[in-house]
Amino acid sequence: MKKKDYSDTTIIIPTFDEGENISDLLDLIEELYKNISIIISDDGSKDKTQEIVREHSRKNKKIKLLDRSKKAVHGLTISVVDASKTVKTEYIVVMDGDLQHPPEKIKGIVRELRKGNDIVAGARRKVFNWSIDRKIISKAATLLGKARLLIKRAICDDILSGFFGIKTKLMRNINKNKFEMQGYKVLFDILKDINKNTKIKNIYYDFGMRKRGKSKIGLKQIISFLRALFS
Ligand SMILES: Nc1nc2c(ncn2[C@@H]2O[C@H](COP(=O)(O)OP(=O)(O)OP(=O)(O)O)[C@@H](O)[C@H]2O)c(=O)[nH]1
Ligand SMILES: [Mg+2]
Repeated sequence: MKKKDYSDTTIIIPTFDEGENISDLLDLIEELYKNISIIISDDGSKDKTQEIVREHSRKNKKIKLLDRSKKAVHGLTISVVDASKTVKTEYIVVMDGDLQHPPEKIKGIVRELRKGNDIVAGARRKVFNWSIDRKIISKAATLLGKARLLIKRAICDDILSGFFGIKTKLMRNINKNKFEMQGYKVLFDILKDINKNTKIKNIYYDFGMRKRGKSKIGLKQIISFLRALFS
């Protein structure tokens, strides 16, 4: 089957110590999407993530490493924002580097952006094997987040998702003053700023447990989210 052309899309992948996952993820994306651009925005991984990405970018010029090791501020959100400034394509898709976001769903996100939607949220339909406290934290954060967004009516089915697509122009124009740059929830920060005419669509996927590498989620991220709620 002929692969469709994806030269209108850039995938942004924030990473920290994803050496056990990033090569497989890049292989999968390259295999599925012809001419797609990829930026790995790495916050100074201590493992081989950067070496592996450099190896891939030698073979495919559309894969780029953004080395943020020497930056003053580190964090998932600021890594995505920084990467978005260098994007040259019409659409952006943000996804994690640990294979928890299924690459085969990228096409659905891009399809909806091409149809004219401004933001396409990858909404987690099922979450497998989360511990009870992680489930409670996620539910509570979603409820609080929805309350915060209600004023704006900018609701999608998974306001805390790390997997989403957005028009590059919209990403550039969003006011980032209220972004929690060291936080985790880029989509939530974006939803805080958009207006009610923004077209939002959901596509659904199942979210599994991380198979390899370490989770970076912890108290710091929870505090960041609480700050994001009140800004
Ligand atoms: N650039 C950058 N990437 C980060 C940072 N923290 C985490 N990441 C990456 O952001 C993505 C999401 O982090 P995870 O630790 O997988 O968070 P999670 O999916 O909520 O947690 P798990 O389900 O336990 O994996 C992964 O690709 C991480 O490598 C950071 O400070 N800077
Ligand atoms: Mg993860």
